[in-house]
Amino acid sequence: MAEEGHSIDGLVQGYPKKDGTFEYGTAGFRKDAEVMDFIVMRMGLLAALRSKVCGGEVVGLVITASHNPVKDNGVKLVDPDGGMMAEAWEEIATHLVNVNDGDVAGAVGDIAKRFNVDDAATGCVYIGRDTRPSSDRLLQAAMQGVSGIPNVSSQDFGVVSTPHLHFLVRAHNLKQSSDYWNVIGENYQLVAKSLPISDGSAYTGDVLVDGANGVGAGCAVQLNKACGDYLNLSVINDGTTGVLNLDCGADYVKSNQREPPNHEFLPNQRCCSFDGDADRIVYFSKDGDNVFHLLDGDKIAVLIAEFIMELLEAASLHLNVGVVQTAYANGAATNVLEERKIPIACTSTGVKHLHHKAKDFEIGVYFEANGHGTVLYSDKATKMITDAKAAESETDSLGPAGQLYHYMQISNQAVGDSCADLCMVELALRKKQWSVQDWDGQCKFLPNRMLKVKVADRRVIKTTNAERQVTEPSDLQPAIDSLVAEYEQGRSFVRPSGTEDVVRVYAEANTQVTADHLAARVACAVFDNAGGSGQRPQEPSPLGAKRVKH
Ligand code: G16
Repeated sequence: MAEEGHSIDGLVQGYPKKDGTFEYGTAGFRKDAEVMDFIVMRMGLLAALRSKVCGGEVVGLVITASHNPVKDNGVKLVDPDGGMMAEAWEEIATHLVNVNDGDVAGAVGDIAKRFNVDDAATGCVYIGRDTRPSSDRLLQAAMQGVSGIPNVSSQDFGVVSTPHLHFLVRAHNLKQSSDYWNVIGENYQLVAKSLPISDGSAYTGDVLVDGANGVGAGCAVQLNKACGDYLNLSVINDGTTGVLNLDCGADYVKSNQREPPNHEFLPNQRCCSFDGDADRIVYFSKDGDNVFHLLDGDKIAVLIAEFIMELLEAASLHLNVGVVQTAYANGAATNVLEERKIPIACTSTGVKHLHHKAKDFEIGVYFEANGHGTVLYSDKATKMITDAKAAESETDSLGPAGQLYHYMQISNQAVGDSCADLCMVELALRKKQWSVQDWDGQCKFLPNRMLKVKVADRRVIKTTNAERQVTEPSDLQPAIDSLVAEYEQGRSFVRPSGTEDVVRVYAEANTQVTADHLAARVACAVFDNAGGSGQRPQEPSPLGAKRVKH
């Protein structure tokens, strides 16, 4: 690899390493944008190598920090199947980013040798980016990185949502249509046409979309066009004035359990929020008493799983449908799925884990509570649904197998996708002719609270059992257990974030007051037992009579 070594050394000079240790986390590398240039350049090198190792198939590189503040940026790689980069390569990525400048060429040579990469082998990297001001600059770094590996080209797709880029990679390698909007829109219209709305129906196609002041706002406009008269999306937080993810977007709405403050919402209006790179969606509404209602990934998963199961039954198709959740899933959502005899699996946070697990089912519906998810159809399910559709008699309106077939085409089977997920939710509501209140009323969730705690080094926290228990520091889990025991229907867990420099705390209990109380006390326990830094979270005053003693 002597020849590339020269050019790599030149590239490294242009992108010198910044101080610090960097880790390929839940969704790639994420940091303040000012430190990202050398990381993105090195990820360009790695993406190019990965493409060669995968026999020249296209791989993807996305420049985004998704829900993080606008000052941050990030990079993650997409494998040829459109999913997240294989986990085994995360360590390789972490190593390549952390070696000193003088050792980058050697590290690249080592990877090439380890995977028998031939100089003559070809490859291609698709690159997409979000709307952050730093993303343009980082695009140059990515393209430069790719150019450091001979015979690999890069193709810039401009500002696109993360799931759109994943879709393009998958579609290219599978030789399927890469017309993203047409695939979603055409299939949406076909299913919607077969689900007519009766007079007096509680369902209408009107939805207000919070675009998080990011790429999702433009996506919602495109989606509205693609779905014709069957959907009527209006967009707020479209980026023309507001700041990306600031007081808006799916992460804000889910974490704060409130609507974006800059807009007056009509009573009972059906609204949804995308996140900064449009791979998550949560729904919400304010009722006539101005009370906020959140319909998050848990509720979306139940709705979609039941819709699919009803169509399977109507089409006399026997396929197992399962739902994959994480520890963040509301206890009540898990109970509902159990009551309805829908198999459940639980994994660690990160769509890569859920995606992998969902493949254990013939149809796997996976959603994180934060709204990140999709539906995967196994080869067996795809074939059975396709055959059943072909056997249905041709009429103007699709039968259940036909509806399911076109519903399946909408799902982004590479990764969570705000636009595809919106369509899947809307079709399920349309079939039921439900308003957002009807949907919300199906299941009452346990009140919950999420908090963030700053510690000196979040990596001191180690977890097990799909992140539901802490193993290190050893005093922390006993402290959490004894707090949880004081609350009716109490549950709490903590884990280091893979995208922000914080420890996340989740708590649920029978009332909002007790859930907040438990979360605040667990946050203090984290601070005390895991090397808290800065201001200690405020210890809440005792709840007195409301506290349930065991
Ligand atoms: C990413 C991951 C999600 C994860 C989220 C938060 O989402 O893709 O699977 O739930 O980060 O992760 P953590 O709690 O580890 O910070 P996004 O939408 O920010 O790319």
